[in-house]
Amino acid sequence: MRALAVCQDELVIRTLHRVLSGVFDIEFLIESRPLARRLVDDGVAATVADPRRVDSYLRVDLTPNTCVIVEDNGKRGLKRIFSAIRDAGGCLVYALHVGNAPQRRNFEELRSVCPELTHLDLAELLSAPLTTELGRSLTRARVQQYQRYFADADRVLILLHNEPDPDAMAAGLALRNVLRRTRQTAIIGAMEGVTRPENVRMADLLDIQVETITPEELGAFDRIATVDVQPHYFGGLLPRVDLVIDHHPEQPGYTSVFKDIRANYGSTCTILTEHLRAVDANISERTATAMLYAIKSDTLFFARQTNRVDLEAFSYLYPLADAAMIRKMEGAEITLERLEHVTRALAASRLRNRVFSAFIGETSREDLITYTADFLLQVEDVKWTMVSGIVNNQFILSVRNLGYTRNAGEFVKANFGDIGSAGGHRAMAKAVVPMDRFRAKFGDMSGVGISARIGELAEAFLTEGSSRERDRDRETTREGGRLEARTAR
Ligand SMILES: [Mn+2]
Repeated sequence: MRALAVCQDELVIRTLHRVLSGVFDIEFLIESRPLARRLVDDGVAATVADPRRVDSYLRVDLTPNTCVIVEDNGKRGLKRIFSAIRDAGGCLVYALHVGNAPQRRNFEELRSVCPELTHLDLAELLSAPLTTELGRSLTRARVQQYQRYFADADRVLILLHNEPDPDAMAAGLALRNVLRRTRQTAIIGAMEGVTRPENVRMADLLDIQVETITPEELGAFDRIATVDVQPHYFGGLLPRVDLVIDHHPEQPGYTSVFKDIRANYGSTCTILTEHLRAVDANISERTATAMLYAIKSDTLFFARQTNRVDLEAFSYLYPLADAAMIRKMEGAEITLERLEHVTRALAASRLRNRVFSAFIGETSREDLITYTADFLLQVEDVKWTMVSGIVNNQFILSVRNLGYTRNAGEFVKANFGDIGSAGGHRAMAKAVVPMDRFRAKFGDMSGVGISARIGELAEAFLTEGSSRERDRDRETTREGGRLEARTAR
C-alpha cells in the first residue's frame, strides 16, 4: 500500500513516518529543501515539490489507490493543494489537522473541492490513549496505597452483598488478586450466601467459595473491604470499613479509609480490571473468566449502562479468559427441570390472538411456573403468556406480556381478586387462589380446558373497550401432544 504525505512540519513528518512505515510505503512531499535533505539522510523518503501544482503529484506517480494525507496547520492555501491532488487523480484524501481545533466552515470549503475528503484531528487521535494512560497512573497510585494499607493484616474480609451475583463474586476474586492474597488470608464472604441456580453454577464451575459471615464474626477481621456494594447496605453492622469498590451511585452515611466508586461504569469488575492493569498484575484464567462473565451479565452484554471503559475491560480480559466456560455458565439458566415444565406447558396450551395460555398441572415450586411464563414470552408472535399450575393445592397463575397494551396486574385483579390474592404491574402479575375456590368459580376443568378458559378471559380483557372486531387469526390448541389448528371465524 502506498501513502503520500504532504507535510511541512518535521515533528509531524517524523511521527507519521514512525507510525505508518511498517504498513505503508510512505513518501513525503516537502517544500523546504534543507528539511528534505535532513530527512533523506535519516532514511525518510522525501521529495521537494510545490504541493499546489498538479505536476508535483504526477511526478511522484500518484494513483487513485494512494492514500494522500495533507497536514493542515491552519495556514492558507489548503484549498489549492486539494484541487491539485484531485486534478492529479487522487481519491483517498485526508486532512490531518494539527494545532488549533479545525473549523467547521473549513470542512465545508474543502469538501467543495474534494467531496471524499476525510478529516483527522491529531489531538483527537492522541487523546484517548493519552488520557487512559494518565488516568491509569492515578489509579496506580491509589491502588498502591491501599495495597500497602492491607499488606500487614492477618485476616482480611472481602464482603459481598446478599445472594452474590457474578459481578460481586468476580470482583471478590479480582480484589484478592490485587491484594496478592490467597483463600486463607483473604476470605470472600456474604451475610447470605449464593442460592440462585445460575449463581451457584458459576461458583461451582469456577470454584469460588463464598463463606457465610455472621455479624459476630465481623470483629475478627483486621481489614474489611466491600465490593459491588457499599457499607450502608449492612445497616451499621460493620465495625470498620477500609475499602469500598463499587459501581452503584455513591451513598452517604459511612466512612471508609479508601474508596473507588464509579457510578458511570457498567460493572464493579470494570473498575477492578483497571486496578489490575494499573499495577501490572497477572490475571489468572479463572479470574479473567469470572470477570468477563460479570461484565457481560451486569451490562446485559452491553445492552444496559455501558461505557467505553466496559468495552475496553472486556476486550482486555477476553484473550485471558476461557470462553467455553462462559458458555457453560450461561447455559445454567436452562435446567432439565425447567425444560420439562416448558414441555408440559406446551402439551396443554392454546395460542390465539398472540395470547399464549398454558396449564402445567401439579408442580413442586412456584418459580417453575414463573420461569415457564418468562420462557414462552420469547416465542415468536406471542405478546402475552398466561401460565398456570397447582402448587400445594393452590392454583397459581403467572402473567407476562410485551408492549403493555394493557396492565397485567389489572387483569389478575379483575378475574381472581375476588377468590384469592392477585396483583402485579404492567408487564408481570400473579394470582394465587385456593383450588376449591377456583373450582367453585370456574368449574371442574381439564388441563387444556383451563388453558382455554384463561386464554378467553385474557382475550376478553384485551378487547374490552376497544373495537370488537373479530379476528381471523389462526388458533392452535394442543392436548397431549396432538396439534389441532383451525382458522377461527
Ligand atoms: Mn454489579
